Amino acid sequence: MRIDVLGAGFNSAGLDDGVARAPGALRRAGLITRALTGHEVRDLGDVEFREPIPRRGEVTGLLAEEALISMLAGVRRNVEAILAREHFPLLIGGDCAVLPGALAACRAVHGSVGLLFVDGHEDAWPPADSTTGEAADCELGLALGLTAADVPAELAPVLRPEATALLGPRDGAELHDHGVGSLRGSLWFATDRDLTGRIAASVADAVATIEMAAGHWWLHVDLDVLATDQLAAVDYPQAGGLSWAELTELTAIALRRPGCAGWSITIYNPDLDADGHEARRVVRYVEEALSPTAHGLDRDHAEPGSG
Ligand SMILES: [Mn+2]
Repeated sequence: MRIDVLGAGFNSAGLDDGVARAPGALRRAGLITRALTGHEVRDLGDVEFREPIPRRGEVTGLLAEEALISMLAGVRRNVEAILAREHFPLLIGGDCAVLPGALAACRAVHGSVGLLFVDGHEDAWPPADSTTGEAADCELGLALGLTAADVPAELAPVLRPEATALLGPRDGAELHDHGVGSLRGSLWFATDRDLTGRIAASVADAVATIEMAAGHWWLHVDLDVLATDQLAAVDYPQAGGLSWAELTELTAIALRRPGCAGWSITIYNPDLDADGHEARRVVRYVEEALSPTAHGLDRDHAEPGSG
């Protein structure tokens, strides 16, 4: 598998620490040298963007608006170039705000795009209602065109609900308390509890649904889909969540589907991981998910990303 790694150390809070430092921390923990051995890998470095300012913008109502828009343009340009040379993009956030750039690139190159979205939150707050003002609470709603009318091109809708599946969200009660609508019922949807004990069948069903609407789709993994006792270095922990074994199985299955066009990993916060053990665990996850023998999956089944 020819993997091009791209960092996008963007923190939607408009800060240059926390998740913004994840690409560097994961490289230092062996992401390139260890996790990706056995694959043909190039590290493209990090996307550049304007200096983030922790203030809500006038156009989107989101924090660090100008930095956000310039970051999305950079992610899109770089991921488009990776896809155009038929390599597999591995995009390391930062937080989930990086996703719309990858989706736009995928749609530009492949003509349509679907999304397998794996996250502890639905990320579909209308920007004006978001209590944080962070794009990473809103990106899925924006990508689906559900939540904002007037947005810059970088945040324009790129996804259709029939080409989208949500796996692992567990913030339904919080959304309800704030009067924010859930995506449950409007697209393929399974909470962490729905997934327990039936990862393989759920992923197969989600991907089959996506592929009826889009031949190529993006795999997005927000690591806060994990339980806090599995990964504590995240900014918005919640009760419940998946185990590393469950997330690894889910990811390994998804990566072996020929329609999987790229992969993003977000939300690891190195500032909450003083000794780096959580970074090493994330690296092991990438290694295991890409391993040809991951969870007994048959290599003949399909080569990761061969499509
Ligand atoms: Mn998220």
